[in-house]
Amino acid sequence: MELDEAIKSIKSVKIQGAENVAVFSLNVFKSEFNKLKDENLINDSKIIKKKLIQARPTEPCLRNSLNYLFDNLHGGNLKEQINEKIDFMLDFFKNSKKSIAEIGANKIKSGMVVYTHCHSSTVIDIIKKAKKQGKKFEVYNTETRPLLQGKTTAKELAEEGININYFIDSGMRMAIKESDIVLLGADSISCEAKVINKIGSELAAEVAKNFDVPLYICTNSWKYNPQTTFGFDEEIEKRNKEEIWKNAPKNVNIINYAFEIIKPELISGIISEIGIYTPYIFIDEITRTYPEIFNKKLNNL
Ligand code: RUB
Repeated sequence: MELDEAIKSIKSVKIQGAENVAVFSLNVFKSEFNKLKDENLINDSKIIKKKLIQARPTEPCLRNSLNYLFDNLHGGNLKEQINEKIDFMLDFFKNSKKSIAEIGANKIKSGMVVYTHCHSSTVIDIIKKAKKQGKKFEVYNTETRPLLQGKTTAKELAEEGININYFIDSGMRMAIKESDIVLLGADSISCEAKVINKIGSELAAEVAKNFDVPLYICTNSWKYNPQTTFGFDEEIEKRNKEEIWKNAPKNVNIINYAFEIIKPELISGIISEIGIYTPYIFIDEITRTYPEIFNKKLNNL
């Protein structure tokens, strides 16, 4: 796919979910990068990187993976080094997804109702794994206005033979009240262990707390935003008002926040490739496990 078309697919949320956006961008970067001539290779490839990051600038998984390609390069063959790093990242995403699915599926028991919101490929894989293990459970999910990513979740799980109860967003309280576990994805995790995910996620977390339903964030660790350690806040994506209401009356101000912040106090644990940890311990663990990348100020672009 050409770069401009790829950027359009990310901006329009045709390619959605933090990890899918990162993996898609790595593949697009790889194909564009390998077309470049050797002279000006670094400059030209940084332009491609910048364009991809700007297609969804609030996604640290995308930023971290593309920035990593240019980190610690040595004097040898640049094409080879960067291609190796791309393949390392693509393998990481594949392997971490598998590990998270295995760890997370252990939290799902037969007879449970599992609640999720929006569409997280990580949550989907956990639920599919639990089904493959022969467990019998139901999933409740909410449609996730305005782009209805909840439909994708419902479709993908229904295709696996899982029973879905599909709620409108304002039915979230009723759905969670009847659930045994809440599984949500993540777009970004700050050094203060705050998690950013689709709008509605903090609401879900507050409702879950109210009904004593445990809530787990399911994510690979590359959603961590190392910039937050240096005082930069992750921006909350604010999207086009037309997504909510086309040709709205002149004095109607439409506020289309795509994400919201979940406080660590509302999170029972973060399920990642390194295991299940409470949010604060998760930060300690990943900054110890991946010190090279997560203790360093990386250029945002
Ligand atoms: C998707 C969303 C997902 C996270 C995690 O929002 O909030 O929960 O991105 O997804 P959008 P994954 O549809 O606006 O991209 O687990 O696949 O990385």
